Amino acid sequence: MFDFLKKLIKGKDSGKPEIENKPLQKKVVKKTKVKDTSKKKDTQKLKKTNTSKDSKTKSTRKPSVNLDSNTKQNSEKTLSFSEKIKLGLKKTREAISTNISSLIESGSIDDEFYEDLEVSLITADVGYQATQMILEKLKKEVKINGLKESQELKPLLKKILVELLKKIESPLIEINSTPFVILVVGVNGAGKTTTIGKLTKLLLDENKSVLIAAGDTFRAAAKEQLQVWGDRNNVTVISQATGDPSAVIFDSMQSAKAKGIDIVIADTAGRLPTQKHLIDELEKIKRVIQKFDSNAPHETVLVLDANTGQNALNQIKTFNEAVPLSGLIMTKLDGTAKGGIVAAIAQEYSIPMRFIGVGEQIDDLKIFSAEHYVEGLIE
Ligand SMILES: Nc1nc2c(ncn2[C@@H]2O[C@H](COP(=O)(O)OP(=O)(O)OP(=O)(O)O)[C@@H](O)[C@H]2O)c(=O)[nH]1
Ligand SMILES: [Mg+2]
Repeated sequence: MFDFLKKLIKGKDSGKPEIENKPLQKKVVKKTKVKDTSKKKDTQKLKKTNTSKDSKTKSTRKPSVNLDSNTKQNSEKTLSFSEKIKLGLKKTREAISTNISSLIESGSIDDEFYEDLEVSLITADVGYQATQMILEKLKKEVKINGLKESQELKPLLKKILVELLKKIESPLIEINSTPFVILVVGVNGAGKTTTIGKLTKLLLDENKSVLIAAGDTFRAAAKEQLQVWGDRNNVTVISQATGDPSAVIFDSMQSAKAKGIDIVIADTAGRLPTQKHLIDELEKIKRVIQKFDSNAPHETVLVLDANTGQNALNQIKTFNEAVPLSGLIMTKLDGTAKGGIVAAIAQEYSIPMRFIGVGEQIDDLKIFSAEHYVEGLIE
């Protein structure tokens, strides 16, 4: 599905040679969608009509993106992809690289230097194992190349980090079914709903039709929040007055199928890894969806808040046990979060990091690229 998004990294960035962007697991979009106008009409109709008795489907044609957002988007239009990532990661970069950069620029390579670097990496959320791996590789390269001054290490450190992060760089998902179902899960407040709004925009920009399922039937005002994003994107949001998240998602899939919609994105209520009954509920949601399509959900994405640090690893473990994850999205990297957690994830898991969130506005979701990420983190 996200094959087309690769060009956002490759094509639009004139200044940098950068990444090759080959996914680790070779996944190819086999199906080329030919849009026919009748389908478009159907999609439009769907936006206007309610789809089932029990469901409320709403759609508003007025875009309601606020002025601040538009101003920001306009000023960002002139920036290249890598510049946008850099801008988004500014505070994170300040948090992570102030230590590392000043350390690297400060003197000779000795035991004390390695100890300080170890502390800096661990405090930047890189995690113990990834830090040891990085240090080991650095020491080896230093020996081979006979390096003496710590400032010579910066390109090496970046190279090692890029190699590590490439392991989870993979914006490709094979779209093999319509509707293609993306189930979005995560802890409370991680940024699921906001990410769905931003992801919808990315998909619409690529001429995919999208329907959003308001599967968070738990939190007050969850539906309304999602509806705001539906309005901004001018897409249908299916919700129910009360009830079971599985029923909402099932209903959404039925509706999407009837109308020939390409992609259903399903929101879910936030839940903690410790809330076993709620984690188990995800399995139920999955089972119910599978009654409709045995291969669905086609993509199960865990949204992680970069500020949670090492706890992200625990979240991946627990959610992955309940509903095997096919992708991750790391949000709030525009804040002061120390983005090293992505390295810790790459060290322990092979689950692709699909996107990163670098703000609250509709255009603040970027494809994860190892090279741009590292450039954004370390000056
Ligand atoms: N700065 C910043 N804020 C973000 C980002 N993504 C989400 N947020 C904010 O984080 C807060 C929580 O976002 P939601 O999308 O409501 O999170 P959620 O996971 O759906 O929350 P629950 O439904 O309560 O579990 C909101 O204030 C969002 O605007 C991001 O990338 N950067
Ligand atoms: Mg939510």
